[in-house]
Amino acid sequence: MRTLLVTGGAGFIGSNFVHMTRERYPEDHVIVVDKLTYAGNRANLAGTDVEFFEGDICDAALMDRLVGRADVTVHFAAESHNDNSLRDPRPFVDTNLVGTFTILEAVRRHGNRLHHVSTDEVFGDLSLDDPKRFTEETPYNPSSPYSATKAGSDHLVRAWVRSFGLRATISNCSNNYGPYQHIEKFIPRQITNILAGQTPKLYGTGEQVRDWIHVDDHNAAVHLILERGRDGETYNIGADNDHVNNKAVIELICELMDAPGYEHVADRPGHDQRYAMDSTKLREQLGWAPEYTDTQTGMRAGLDQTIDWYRTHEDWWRPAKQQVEQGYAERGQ
Ligand code: NAD
Ligand code: TDX
Repeated sequence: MRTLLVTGGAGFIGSNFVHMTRERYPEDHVIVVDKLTYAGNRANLAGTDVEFFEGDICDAALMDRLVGRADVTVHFAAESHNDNSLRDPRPFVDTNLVGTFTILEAVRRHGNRLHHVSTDEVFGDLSLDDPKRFTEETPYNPSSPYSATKAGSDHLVRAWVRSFGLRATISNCSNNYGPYQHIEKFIPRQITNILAGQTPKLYGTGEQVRDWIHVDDHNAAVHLILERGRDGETYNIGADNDHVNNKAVIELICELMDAPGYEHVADRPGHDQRYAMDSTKLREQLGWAPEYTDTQTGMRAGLDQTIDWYRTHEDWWRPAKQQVEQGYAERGQ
């Protein structure tokens, strides 16, 4: 039996991680700490047996107390949306950098273990005609305030490993989709646009490529790293969807939902072109493989399940919809 402290456990990936943990490891004790920002929702954990603390990961006394009770801290909490980081970067610096620093200091004091959840965006982007994939050795080259603060947080973790002997692993994952994802993000925004009778919105030409992965495949990888990962190591996570551009994704959503079409809107400033992850290390060393890998896009089954979830959870997304769309409309998006 382990005690897991999950930061950001009321957000998209964190709450899916908690649900998976409860199902697959019922004997574990799960503590969740979450600030419940606009992106966190206590309802994401409804019905799960967890000890929940509403609090900020920048609160050193709180983190010291909670980290001290855990065998391992699984650190998901972050400001996570690129578009928001272009409007107001400050919370990204606070949570992603100062928050991670605060956790590192608590883990250092208690001498227990940390898994830090990070992103493919730390590597920057590839050009559309560049067939390369990011490996764990690819140099960092982040583009946005979001990815720069995530890159900084990874560097902090590595420095604490090297300088203080901290027992930590890092994972860098590609774009996730699935239930409980905030409707500001690409896929749930389009699904809920269609459900709300609005037109889906594609930034620019839609040629950009994201290496989409279902959230359960990401979280299964995190669990494997907790079980078999080696301290001090980094693992890339990706499901080999790096041939699918945004236009193809929006067209597939329209097809699956019988929607007539979509419109092009203003592009994101500094828009990253292509992300592609090489997850060979995770596959060969830890034996991971994604489950959502069917058909030519590798996304049909996962999208079907995700669309169905938003269809049956209108009470979850409807209250935020108007405000989110108003924010986008003000930016011509
Ligand atoms: P999210 O925005 O849905 O959830 C973030 C959660 O963190 C929310 O519940 C929020 O309330 C909480 N939080 C924010 N600031 C906090 C603070 N100061 N103290 C405590 N809690 C705080 O994000 P997500 O998409 O679930 O991402 C989770 C993690 O995974 C992040 O670290 C992100 O960088 C990483 N990641 C995300 C993706 C993706 O596609 N969404 C891909 C790779 C990695
Ligand atoms: O309405 C939209 N239309 C559109 O074309 C939105 C919201 C987005 N897009 C495009 C921009 C991106 O090319 O879709 C792509 C995906 O956009 P987001 O969902 O905002 O994701 P992205 O910026 O790629 O970052 C995501 O993946 C990596 C997560 O938000 C990050 O937290 C994660 O680290």
